[in-house]
Amino acid sequence: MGADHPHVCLTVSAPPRGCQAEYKAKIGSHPSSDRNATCACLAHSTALVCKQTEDSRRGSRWSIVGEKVFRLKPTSDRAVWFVKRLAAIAKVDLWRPDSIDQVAVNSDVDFRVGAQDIKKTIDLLEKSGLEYEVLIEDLQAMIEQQLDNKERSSTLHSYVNYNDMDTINTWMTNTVARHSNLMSLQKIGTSYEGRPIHVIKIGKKTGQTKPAIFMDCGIHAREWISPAFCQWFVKEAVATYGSDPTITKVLDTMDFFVVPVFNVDGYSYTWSNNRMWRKTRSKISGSNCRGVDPNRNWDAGWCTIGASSNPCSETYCGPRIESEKEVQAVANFIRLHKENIKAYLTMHSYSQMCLFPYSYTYDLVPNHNELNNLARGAIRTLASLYGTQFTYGPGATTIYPAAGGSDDWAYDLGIKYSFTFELRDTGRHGFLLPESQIKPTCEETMLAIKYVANYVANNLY
Ligand code: BHK
Ligand code: ZN
Repeated sequence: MGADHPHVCLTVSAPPRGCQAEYKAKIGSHPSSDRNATCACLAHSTALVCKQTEDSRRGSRWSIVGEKVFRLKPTSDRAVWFVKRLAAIAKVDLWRPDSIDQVAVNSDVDFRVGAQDIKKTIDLLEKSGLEYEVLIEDLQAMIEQQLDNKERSSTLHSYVNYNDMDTINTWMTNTVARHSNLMSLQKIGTSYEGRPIHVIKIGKKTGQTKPAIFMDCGIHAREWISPAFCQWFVKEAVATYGSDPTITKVLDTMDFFVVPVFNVDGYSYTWSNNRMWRKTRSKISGSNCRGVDPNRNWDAGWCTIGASSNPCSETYCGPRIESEKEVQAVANFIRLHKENIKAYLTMHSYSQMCLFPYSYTYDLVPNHNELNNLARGAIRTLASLYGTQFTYGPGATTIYPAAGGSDDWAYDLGIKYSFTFELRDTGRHGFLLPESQIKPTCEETMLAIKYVANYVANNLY
């Protein structure tokens, strides 16, 4: 990388103070160090992304030194042990599973490695004889591709771009106001950092209490396709009410409660500081690490399996059940409406799975066969559009055992149709799903959600 190379690569260890979306910075170690660069925080917090403001003839490019994402499939206990050791030595950032304790024989492990550790990692992998592949050769290129829909603007809302928290909030207010015959907006709580948490109610206003389906998006901050889907769902429901027979029937007889962004602090943080943040942003007393996994914080076998009591873990279950204000807000809302809520849906990414309870135990739920058939039907109709293949089954055996999840909690509260969807993809882009895939992903997911909603409407209890 020299001054004559158009892709000027630099990493800066920390932003000057906080991390604004874009700011000018002096570049220290770079050959052209006297120049200003425009820096952004699109990447992982350990590597700021900078581009030169000059050199317009060649075109400046966002760039960071090559980070890679690896995948390996440990096929023996020895291999599992090796992966855990590697994680300790190279300080890798696990993408899948979410915690090192969940590394198991015969399930894929995806992890990000910073530039300085790549050589060491490859050496260790080669020596180990483990089979591995480089899933993402150049993470920076992937981060750029993620925002690949051209018509983007920093403040306007778009269904085919990822929208930041402010844009989503403005969109919520405007959409609900524009369709007040079918929608209303309710603030159900406040996050740790003071942001509002909203639920949009969608359905024909009958003056009576209707059975309902609850759906949340964005429990995990970095899973950006999830809030994008909730926005798409709201648009599509309103746009096709009156023409699509399923949507019309469902909205005539039931209400949808939609939380477009559950983890509002975490989501904001993925835009401003660290694209790969997963948890909430709460401070933990006695620890320098922040945040609780909001999908380990519910009263469902809390912290007994597949969760960590270490505040630095990505699957930290929190100091106590419902310690997180965001979880409290949603749990209180669901408890308040539990007589009416007939289905609970929660949207995540990535893996392409349709999961149902339990995840905190290997026990099968009483209506296992019904949920299994329903999941199979949902993923079949999803696949009919673009051929996207989903797997399905109880969480514990289909992904991994994990306690404290929202779907298990909702199920045990009495909501017998409870599903966790893991949307696209299977790891090629992982959490950095390109914007060009928002539309097809939302279209196919819409089919699955409509399938489930139609079934629930026909099987009210
Ligand atoms: C689903 C349901 C209950 C518990 C765990 C899961 C898997 C989910 C998680 O919380 O670890 C996977 C995930 O977010 C990655 O999207
Ligand atoms: Zn998730």
